[in-house]
Amino acid sequence: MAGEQPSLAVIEEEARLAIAEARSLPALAEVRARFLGKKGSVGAVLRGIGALAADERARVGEAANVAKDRIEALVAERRAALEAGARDHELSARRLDVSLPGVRAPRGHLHPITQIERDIVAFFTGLGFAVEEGPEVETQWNNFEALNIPPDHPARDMQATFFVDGGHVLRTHTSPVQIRAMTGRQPPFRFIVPGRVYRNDRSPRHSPMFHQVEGFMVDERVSFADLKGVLYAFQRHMMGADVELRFRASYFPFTEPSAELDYRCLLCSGAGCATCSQSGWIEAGGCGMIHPVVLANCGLDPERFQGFAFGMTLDRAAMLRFGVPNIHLLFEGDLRVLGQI
Ligand code: 2NL
Repeated sequence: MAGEQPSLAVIEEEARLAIAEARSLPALAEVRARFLGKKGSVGAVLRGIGALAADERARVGEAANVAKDRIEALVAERRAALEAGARDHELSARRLDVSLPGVRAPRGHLHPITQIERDIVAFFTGLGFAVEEGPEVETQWNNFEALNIPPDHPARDMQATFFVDGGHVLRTHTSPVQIRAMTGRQPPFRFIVPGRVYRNDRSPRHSPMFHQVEGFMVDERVSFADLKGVLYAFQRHMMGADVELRFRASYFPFTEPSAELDYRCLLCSGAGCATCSQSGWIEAGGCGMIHPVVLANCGLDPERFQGFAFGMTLDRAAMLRFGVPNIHLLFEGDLRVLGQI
């Protein structure tokens, strides 16, 4: 009877092939039963041991157990592979289609004032101006006195000032930053100064907080011609190369002579409309040669140094550029409004 049994080596080889060919977990279970189950081939060898000679029983029994362990290891290995394959299949069946259109994230943009401010600052840094910033709570010296605006000067009434504890003020213009920048510095220098300023004034066209950019340049032999050249180039950058410009004599306590720069109203081409108050011109900003008293207040010798300075308000420019009828719409943070700009 033992002679009819296939040898253990043959059984093991058959098992190896059958296990490798098992395509599913149930098929593998069936293969395992065929070789290792109660009625399996290895079991048959073990059951035949009784018919063997006593000296062969131990050897065959041991060889059968070794074969059994080896086949069991092959089954476990195959089972792991089939399970991994099943997981791969499941994952690939649930695969995401990355070519489907996505859910668009809402995309913001810079505030209109910030856009204009960056545009202006970029132009002047291109001319070699350095950006200077300063505090919004200022001393009265920096905001008024140093700028040739004495306590009884009518300009202090013109600028309705917010007073802060300890005799400080919310700066009414960015000029105090220029006082800080000029004091204790040796020319030549040129700065561009963007920032928020505050005046106690509220109407559809006035906000108590608004934005200015000022610029100035100091050296030996700086002239009004330099000022004119710089501001013409700047306005052509902002309004287009064809913009028509004019200087109009004006007054500021901190410049002498002083002027205002106007550009032709783009809406009516000068014929007169509501935007330009029927004048055909729109004010771009003020400018002039820095007053000798201001230079002296900053420790600079006005006999040796001259400078030009200019200032402009951004908020009106933003209203015109983006067609905003009421300045407060710019500062209420309403995305339904800002999103249209
Ligand atoms: C305007 C006019 C101006 C200045 C600002 C300035 C600063 C110093 C000295 C002299 Cl430290 N001038 N700044 C000069 C002329 C005009 O602003 O319409 N601003 C909105």
